[in-house]
Amino acid sequence: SANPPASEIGPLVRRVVAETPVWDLHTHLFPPAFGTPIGRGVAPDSRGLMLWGIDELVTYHYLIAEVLRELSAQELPTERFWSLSQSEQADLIWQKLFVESTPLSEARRGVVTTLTRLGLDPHEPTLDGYRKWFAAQSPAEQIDRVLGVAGVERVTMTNELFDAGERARWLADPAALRADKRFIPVLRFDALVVDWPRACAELRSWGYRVQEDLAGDTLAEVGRLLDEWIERIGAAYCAMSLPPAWRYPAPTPGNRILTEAILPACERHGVAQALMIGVTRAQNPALRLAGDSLGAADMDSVAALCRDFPDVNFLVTLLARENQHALAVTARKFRNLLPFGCWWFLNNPSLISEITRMRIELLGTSVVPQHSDCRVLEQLIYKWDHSRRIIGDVLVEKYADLTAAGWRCEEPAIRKDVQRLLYGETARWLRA
Ligand code: RAT
Ligand code: ZN
Repeated sequence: SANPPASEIGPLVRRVVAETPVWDLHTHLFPPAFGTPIGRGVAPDSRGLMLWGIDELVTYHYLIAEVLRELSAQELPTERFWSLSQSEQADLIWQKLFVESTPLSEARRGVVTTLTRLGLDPHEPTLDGYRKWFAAQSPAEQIDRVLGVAGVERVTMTNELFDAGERARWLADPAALRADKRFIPVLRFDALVVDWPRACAELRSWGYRVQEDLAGDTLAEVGRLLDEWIERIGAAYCAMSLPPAWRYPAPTPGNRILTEAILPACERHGVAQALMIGVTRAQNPALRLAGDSLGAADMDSVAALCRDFPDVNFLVTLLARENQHALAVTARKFRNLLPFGCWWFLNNPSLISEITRMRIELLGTSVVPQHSDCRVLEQLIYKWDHSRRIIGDVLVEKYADLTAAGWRCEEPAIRKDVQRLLYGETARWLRA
């Protein structure tokens, strides 16, 4: 029969996980049409959104937080760090985190995996050789290469409604930004819910008739804005991140915008709403993007929203480890709730392993176990290399347990399960 003996399940499952293409449900990546600061054969665009190359990899905000720990505030005041140019920051990070110490942390190991899998030796004493190598690549070829090495077929973007530079690009030429079908648009608009006064001022400057007290046409006007932007960008879903203190129901302007403008728009367009809950923005503002932290979210609020809006699909990722069990259990109660990814500070091997195991035990394959959150193109290589290994290990364990229980685990079924986890479940929940 096609039934592999138990001793062969491990290599088979690992091979299938390595071969199965990924649809990455949440990243901050862009194709070259959004502009790119570097590369052969392109006009460098300093405000371009497509980030790639060694300087971006090494100045990832996860590594900025780590390098500041290596120097005292007397040796390197935080403001002095920010006054360095990006290449000076990169040189310092390389020296402190890779030359003078072993790159043991997950974010540092990620740079090592990435360089190695691109065929580069990660032991260079300076960044010069890497810089030459990257400068010789064209952005388009580099995307093909990286997606190939990473085994990623589709990359979901984060398209920020309130980013002036990005907005101008969408208003100028939406077709060009939608041309590369590997990059899937997502409409992101945190401020509508978490900072309504700021959002309201922006909307007024764009010509919408909105008022801070939500009077008059405000909710209908927010609906009109969302109708226009969901269709302009071709959003596969809408997204927002929320702080740990977010509660529903609660009588806040943000919640009225959410329930009376945003969720009805999601229903009209048949798109899901992603809730990324648990981020405490600017816990240490001096660290800028690296200064955000986390706290536990309120799962009863997520459950109440799923109950009150059964016709909206919610894609939910929570930043705190202590929320993960309740999220998986709540998903058993609401078929319109999809848990996804091991977000940001959870994207570490020990936590991915624990969370993935728990989700499969409670939900089978009706979850999206991981997303990359990449900001820099080449990070796809390490994020998916590291996560695939762990997802593979968890599945090997689960198939072995099932074999011991008397079930025949055959290759076609294993392929189908893995396809669903890495690609199919995302496809099912996204409008694309
Ligand atoms: O993971 C990250 O890089 C964070 O800075 C954020 O992008 C977070 O994932 C978000 O989407 O808000
Ligand atoms: Zn993100």
